[in-house]
Amino acid sequence: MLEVPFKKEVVTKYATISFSNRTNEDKMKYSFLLVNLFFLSLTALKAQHEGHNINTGDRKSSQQRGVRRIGPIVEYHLYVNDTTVNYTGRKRKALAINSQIPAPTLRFTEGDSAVIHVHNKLKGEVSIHWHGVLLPNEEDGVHALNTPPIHEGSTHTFRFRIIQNGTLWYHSHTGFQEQEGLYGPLVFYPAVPERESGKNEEVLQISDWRDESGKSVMRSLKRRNEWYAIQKKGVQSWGEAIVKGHFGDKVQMEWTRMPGADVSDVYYPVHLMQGQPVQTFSKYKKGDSVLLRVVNGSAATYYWLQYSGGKMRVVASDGTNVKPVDVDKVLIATAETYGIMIKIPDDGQYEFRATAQDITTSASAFFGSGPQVRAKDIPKLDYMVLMREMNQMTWMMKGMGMKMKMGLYMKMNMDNMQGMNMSGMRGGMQGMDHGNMDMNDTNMNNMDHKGMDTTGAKIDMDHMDHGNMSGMDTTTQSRDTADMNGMDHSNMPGMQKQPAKKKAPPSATKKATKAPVKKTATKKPPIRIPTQKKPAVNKPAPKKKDAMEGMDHSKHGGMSYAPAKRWNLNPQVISGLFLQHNDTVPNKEEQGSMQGHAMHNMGNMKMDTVPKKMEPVMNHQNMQMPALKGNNMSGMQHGNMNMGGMQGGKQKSTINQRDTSRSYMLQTMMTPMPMTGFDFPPGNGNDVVLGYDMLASDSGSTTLPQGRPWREIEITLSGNMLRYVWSINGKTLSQQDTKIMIRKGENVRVIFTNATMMEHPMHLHGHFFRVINNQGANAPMKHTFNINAMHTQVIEFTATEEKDWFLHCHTLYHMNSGMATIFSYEGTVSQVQQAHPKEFRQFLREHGSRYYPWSNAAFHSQGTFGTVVLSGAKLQLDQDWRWDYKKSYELETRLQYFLDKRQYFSAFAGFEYERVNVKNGKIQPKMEQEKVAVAGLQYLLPFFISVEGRVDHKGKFRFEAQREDLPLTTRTRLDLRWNTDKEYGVEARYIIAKYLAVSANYDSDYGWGAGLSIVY
Ligand SMILES: [Cu+2]
Repeated sequence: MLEVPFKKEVVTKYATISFSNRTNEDKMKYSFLLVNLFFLSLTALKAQHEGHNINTGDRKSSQQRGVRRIGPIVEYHLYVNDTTVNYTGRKRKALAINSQIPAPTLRFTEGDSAVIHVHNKLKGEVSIHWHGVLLPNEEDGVHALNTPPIHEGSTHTFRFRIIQNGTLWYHSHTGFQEQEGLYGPLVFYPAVPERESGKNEEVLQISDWRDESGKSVMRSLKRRNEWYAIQKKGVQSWGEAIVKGHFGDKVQMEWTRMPGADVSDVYYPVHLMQGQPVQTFSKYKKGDSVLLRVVNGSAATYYWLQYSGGKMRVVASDGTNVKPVDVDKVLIATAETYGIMIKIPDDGQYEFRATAQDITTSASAFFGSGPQVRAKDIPKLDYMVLMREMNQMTWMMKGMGMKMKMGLYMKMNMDNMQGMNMSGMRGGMQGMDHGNMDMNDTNMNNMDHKGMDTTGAKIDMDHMDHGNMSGMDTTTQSRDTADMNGMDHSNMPGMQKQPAKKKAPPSATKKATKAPVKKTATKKPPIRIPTQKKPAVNKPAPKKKDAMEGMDHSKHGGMSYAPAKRWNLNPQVISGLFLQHNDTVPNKEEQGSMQGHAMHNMGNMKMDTVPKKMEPVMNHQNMQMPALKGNNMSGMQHGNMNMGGMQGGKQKSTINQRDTSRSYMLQTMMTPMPMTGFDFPPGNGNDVVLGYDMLASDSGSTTLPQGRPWREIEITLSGNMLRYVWSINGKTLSQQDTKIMIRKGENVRVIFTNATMMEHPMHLHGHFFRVINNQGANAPMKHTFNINAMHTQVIEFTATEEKDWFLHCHTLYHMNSGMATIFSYEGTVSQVQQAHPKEFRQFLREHGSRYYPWSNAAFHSQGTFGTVVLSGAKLQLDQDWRWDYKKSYELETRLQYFLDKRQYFSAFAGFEYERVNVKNGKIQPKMEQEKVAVAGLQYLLPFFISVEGRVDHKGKFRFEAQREDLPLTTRTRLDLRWNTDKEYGVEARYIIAKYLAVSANYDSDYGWGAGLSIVY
């Protein structure tokens, strides 16, 4: 596809104009616009950007480097039009810009003035948002929030100065247009080129495609049509669970009212890389380095990126440079961008592949010429394993007494830690990361890990990382505050005594034998775990001693560096407050000695005695136990679990400590283990997978300016997967009655807690923010971050703008069902919203308040049975019917209102009309007729058993229980129903297509029958 948007550059002194392949229409526009040039040059540079920057640090803009470039006016014309595509063998309508999908790449140089004319040639409105671009509020492009809607047939001109460089993108922010083709890349070159602009670089925008309109996809999600799951073989049926030995997992899953574990909601049969499923860049030769500007412009897909020609060097993230890091796999979340350097190692075509996170389909670009060298296939997802991991996470959270509300974390003191029972943690323990767990002065009695069943040594304890677990003092008896009695790791075989290859020096032995400082228990009362019958403090000490002895601490002195692997912390940038380390790599002998203890890579394990209050530091950074494979407890991460302020419940860890390391602690403290599919691709082997902890700003500190007031905002991502309602703090955008207020000049910290079982790519418009990770001051700057299921993530930025900015999940269907909110600067008002109140209200409504219709209709031999539903965020209208094709029928209309945030509990009211002369399938002599008004309450129990009590206007009470859509096998569903009127029914369906099933039922009134079901 040619990349020939109508573009011209007008240098301030000389009107240099460059363009090609323009149409007659374009020429006309061009002449017209030349006349307007004078006005353009006046208006293009309207006062802006004084406050803008990609905050403190990270990639410095050229201005920050002391270069102030006043570039030319660079002008583009974008024509939004309909087009026809054929990605699946069938012609489909799509949306395009200048007839291209993706839209043309718009290139600018920092300092340029962008003038972009968007011509709407569609029926209906359109909007274009400049994703990750720092610009004045009105130029952001969000439909009626920032920018006036671009009506059918009209043109809107965006004008802003380019004050940053990097790879970004643009897309529609209206309805589902993005899914249907309205997205394109942006490349901003630095004013002082870091490399020859445009040479040896390729823009690769990845996107997903389905021959289905976005609205229709949304409707399918609302009605929990399982067709997508069937298509990608992701159904977790009871039959499969039993056959594969995961019955218990299925029970747990349904007990927690989780319909299934999955990494994505929608199945996309086609993925495109810069518009094509496969393409080749054969101009590259052996030895060439190529910069890939990768943009995830999908509607709802994360991708695993791989390259067959060696490591990928990640050099930029979201358009800001990061310290280069070499990896084998990158998970790119929706709306993120990465700069990735690849090298062509030899003759041949080397594959750069993007595999959808659900490991169904992929898109590829080949680099070089010669025989194809393919990237390694990622094994299919094992949904049973995913289900098990998700259960483990759920139970672990519950076991830890955890509330998915950050406010409770803040108030947490050691009392709250008493119930830290990890008995739910069965299975793999890969990447168990206790990075920066600062336990100074912390009483950790009764921290019971014995449920962490590792017997049989089948557990993979790779990367059990206690990095920076400072203050976990086992060396000095004088430290009377360190009470670690009862911290029982005795059932963790990997940590039990094993023959030491090298005799530990006496000092180390001393350390080890004195490890369980039992006497301190008398000085400080042990913390009791209310739920635990037998306090672990009473356990015999020798066992613990053994356990500690098994951990050879003899090398702790200088053992400070081990290469970070996978999700482990970057050892060079340990953010532990109390940590000193040097960058020496342990020698072979030392490593050998550690391996003897099944714990190599114990980098940064530092036990030197340091002055009082900076107590010796026991650092289990990169503690890996790869000797034990089998189960997989992937990555329980307690990075930076700083317990310094949590002693004995006296001193509270408070949110008022404006301390970034504390944010990191808050963030990681409750971080559950990463999961296969979510955090690791299956069959990962020894590949290095990029994690956010590996991203560091390339130019020093990104910490926010000092002396500014701080504002802290807690945001909980919430949702109901069954009803497909996604929200923020329990409310869809349409239900929120306030914007989230911030004030210009503040430092803002936002603590996101994901209380859902899905990942969300969260995007804040118009700002770059620090994504708090273990890089301390060098946290990377991003515009979009992924937050894992049940995780917490902290971001920080300086409020430098004005008016309203959108914050939302970039999964198109999550956003449109309501997972969005607005950050609003106090004291500033959007003139656009004032001028377009109707459109603005509509914008709010469209994010959560739309109603989606769906229907189930069975046409059986003895009658027809079905329901039509209108599903909204809180309200649902149901119309049920049963009719025997003769005289008997029943109709029930009900309006249901969901009362609680989780949407398990609802109240309803309606009417029922009955005219029945059948019983057990036989015609009765008497026709019974009844008209009643009914009202009642409904609750969703575990196993998705919906129970309701209702009263009719005559005072008659009825209790009913039912279970729908019970997955017996991949394609078989079962419905069960019973009530106190002694009516009951059962229906089985076999799904043959998205909208069609064969079905049979028995109804206590209507009897047996079989036929077809239409599921729309
Ligand atoms: Cu989301």
